[in-house]
Amino acid sequence: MSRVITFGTFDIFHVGHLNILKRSAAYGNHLIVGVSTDELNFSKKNRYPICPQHSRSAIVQELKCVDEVFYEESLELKREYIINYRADVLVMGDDWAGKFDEFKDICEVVYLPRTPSISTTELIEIVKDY
Ligand code: C2G
Repeated sequence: MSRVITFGTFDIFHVGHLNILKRSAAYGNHLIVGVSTDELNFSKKNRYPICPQHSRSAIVQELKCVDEVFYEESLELKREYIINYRADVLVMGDDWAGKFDEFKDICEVVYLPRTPSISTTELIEIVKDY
């Protein structure tokens, strides 16, 4: 029994999000997802996500490959989340490559290639130009 954890904002949910969650799930048999809060996003990027945290987490929670969802309140709490949710593997997209290597002492850390040609930022730009 292996428990996998991953983190993300999952704003304007798209196929790149779906792919990383499905691929993360394949690393174990219980997938836990930390969905970043609206406040965490504001403190990081100085803007709120388009979709509020309850909508973003509701979508993620309903996916077949996802077993458990919680709110990621702070980037500094990653070690605590990994320990508290008893994760054996941390999976992230490779835009984060190397960033979480410090957790290799408590779990396996895997970076997966991002799905090409899709991102929330690009979707916002496309919709703006319509
Ligand atoms: N992703 C992907 N392919 C894309 C877009 C995103 O594989 N085309 C992955 C990212 O690499 C990430 C996950 O989907 O692993 C969620 O992406 P975001 O919603 O952009 O999350 P982010 O803002 O990177 O939040 O503690 C870390 C943060 O909470 C991560």
